[in-house]
Amino acid sequence: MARRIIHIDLDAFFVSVEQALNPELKGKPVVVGGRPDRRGVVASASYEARKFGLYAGMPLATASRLCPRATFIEGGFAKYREASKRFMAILADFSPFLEPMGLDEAYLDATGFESIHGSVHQMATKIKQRIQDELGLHASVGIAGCKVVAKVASELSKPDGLLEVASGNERSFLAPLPIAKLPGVGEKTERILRGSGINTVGQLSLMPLSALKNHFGAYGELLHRYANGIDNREVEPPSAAKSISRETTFGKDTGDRTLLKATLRYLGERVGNTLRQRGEHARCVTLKLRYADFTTITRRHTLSQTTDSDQAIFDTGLMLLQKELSPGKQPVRLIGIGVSNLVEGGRQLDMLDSSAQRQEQLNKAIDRIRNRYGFTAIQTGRTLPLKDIFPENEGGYTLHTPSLSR
Ligand code: DCP
Ligand code: CA
Repeated sequence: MARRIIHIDLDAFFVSVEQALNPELKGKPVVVGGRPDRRGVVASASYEARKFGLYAGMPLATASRLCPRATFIEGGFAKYREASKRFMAILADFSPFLEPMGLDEAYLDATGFESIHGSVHQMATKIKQRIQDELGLHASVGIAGCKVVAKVASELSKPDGLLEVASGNERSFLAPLPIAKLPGVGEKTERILRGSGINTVGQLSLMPLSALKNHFGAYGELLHRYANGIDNREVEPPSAAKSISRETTFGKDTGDRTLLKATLRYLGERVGNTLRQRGEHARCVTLKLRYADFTTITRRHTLSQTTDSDQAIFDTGLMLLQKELSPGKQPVRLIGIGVSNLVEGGRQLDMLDSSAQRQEQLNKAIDRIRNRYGFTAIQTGRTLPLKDIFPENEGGYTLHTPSLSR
């Protein structure tokens, strides 16, 4: 049976939640992000504000210069989290195969469920209607045979749109679009491709796979598949995983502490990113080491309070690592770090502490950039030594055994 995947994304999410709560704001240029006289950037701009050139990430001062009559709102995360929960609950009524992507976006596998509603198009219309009726929000929906095409379709249909790509038309649908519209093509890749005269997804799809692989490695293969409208990724409901971990085997066994620490930091950041994406906090951090002779150890530390911070995960992992490493030890073959004892949205007790608050804001900002431009778009000082060792792609470093164990 041909798959039918729905991608759904709420329009101007933060702003729309504010407008639903305060109807006076409807139909007006509105910005969530803070007062215009404050430092900071636009988090979300209403479509009326976008007509003045405002976009997420723009400094508030610039935004107020371009559109002085916009209403600027500080916003409150609790409201958005609540709206997100209700949004996901509506989607879950339509298919159990639901994969939330952040707060206001999700994939739904509609295969086999659409007949209940007549067609997948009708199913999507009902979803949009319920979101409108129950939350007062607009959603944009893309329907296609795979995730990547469904995502492009929903983006293209914005705002308040619904765009279905018929089975078999994926490739021709993508072909005329500029390459930047293809998920996975970040600014860097766009520049390289445009430099070689590749401007549309169609042109990219015609590039020989070997050339793309030569240029971009494994990531080139992904580009090739996406450009041709091929994406076999399943819609994966978040497992009720008890732990999240990442590990990798080195190309060559190593005792180099700088490399071990850098790898630990990188893997820890990947763990932290997933943890935050799931909106969870962890109480335990585990270090795993496998030595050259295949002896494997795990060491675990329980924190005094739950965390979702990269720094706390790394600090704990490093503390465990330092206890383990001693001059007589064999070189390390594999290193891994994980978190467990997960709680949903566990608030940190020390949130009153401004440094913890800064950490949280920093992690969030980094996640946003990474989710948009690729994992290595931002690197922390500790992971820089990896640059010389592992090849990079937009998904991050290409490790020898990228373990996605959960
Ligand atoms: N967000 C943020 N800072 C950014 C980008 C986004 O705080 N630089 C927050 C505010 C957005 C929410 O995440 O409302 C969802 O991000 P989207 O990229 O989906 O943007 P919007 O929902 O605001 O608009 P669109 O209609 O383009 O989806
Ligand atoms: Ca959105």
